[in-house]
Amino acid sequence: MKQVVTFGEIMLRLSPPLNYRLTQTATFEATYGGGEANVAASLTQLGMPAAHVTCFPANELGQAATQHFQRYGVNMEHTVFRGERLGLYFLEVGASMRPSKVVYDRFDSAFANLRPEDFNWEEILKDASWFHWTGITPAISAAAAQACQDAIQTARRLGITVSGDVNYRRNLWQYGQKAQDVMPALVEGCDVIVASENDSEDLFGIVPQEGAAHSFTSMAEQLIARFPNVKQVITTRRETLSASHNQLKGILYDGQNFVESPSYDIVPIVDRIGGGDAFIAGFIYGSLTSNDQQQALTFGVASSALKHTIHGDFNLATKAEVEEVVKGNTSGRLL
Ligand code: KDG
Repeated sequence: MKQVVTFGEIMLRLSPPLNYRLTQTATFEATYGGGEANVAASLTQLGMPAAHVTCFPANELGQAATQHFQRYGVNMEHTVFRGERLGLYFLEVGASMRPSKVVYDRFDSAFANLRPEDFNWEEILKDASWFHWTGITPAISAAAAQACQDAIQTARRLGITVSGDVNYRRNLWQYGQKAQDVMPALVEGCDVIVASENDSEDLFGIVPQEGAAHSFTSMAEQLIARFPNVKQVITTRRETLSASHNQLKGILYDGQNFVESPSYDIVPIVDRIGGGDAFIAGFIYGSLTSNDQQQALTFGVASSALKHTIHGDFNLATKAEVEEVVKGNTSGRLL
């Protein structure tokens, strides 16, 4: 089976145990995360081969991170080892009215200093069925943005489906280039994009037409008109019914049809980091195995709902578990 290839930074994630504050804790739980790598790790749990491409420091920290992903079955053979620093992120888990908090310590990381010429995309993508990136990668450095563009262009040339989660993180765009200048050329090369109305307004100045019956469809229509390679725009909607009861559904527009998934209950949310990555991983899995966009969307949302019940950045849920959620067999159990 061909593999899905993802590209992006991986960081060491350090969290105080329970609901301890960052200012208070004496210990940290260590794991790893990165938007695109989370997609790869989630796909391998579903039984889909996936490779992640990144740049790690040439030291024991880079080796440990590589081995962590290998343990989850992610193909890390294209990792470039170069540079000094592994990016870190600190996660304080909130409670009740106190929201969770993320502090990044990734400036000048090995990934930020990567050299685009170190990645031979023709070789890396030769056995690929799909290439996925997120808007985090071009935010890290001009070199990372260039490598991402090289990968997208090569994937297009090879006829490989490309998805991009635009995932606009204002606080990450600090190296001098503006997201609004860099992102359009990357989205241009995508077949599928994950975008919300807010992302689309902030990045492309696209706002739903006044009086439009449906804001998402109106936004997606304009995105597809502006970026003609894009065939599907998808996103999730989370509704908070109470502090411990959320509902999640997915929506899609393909230029003609608006598609909606069922809503799934999440009671309670254990860890929402990586929920969006689980969604696109499930959608990729569904698209590659079914050719039915309603089914792919529903599989993506069910995967994401399950991720919210699992600690860490990866969706460590199997295909059978996701299928149970799809069948609607779990909301009683979750409640
Ligand atoms: O989507 C989850 C990511 O936000 C998390 O894994 C960390 O890559 C990360 C980032 O840049 O925040």
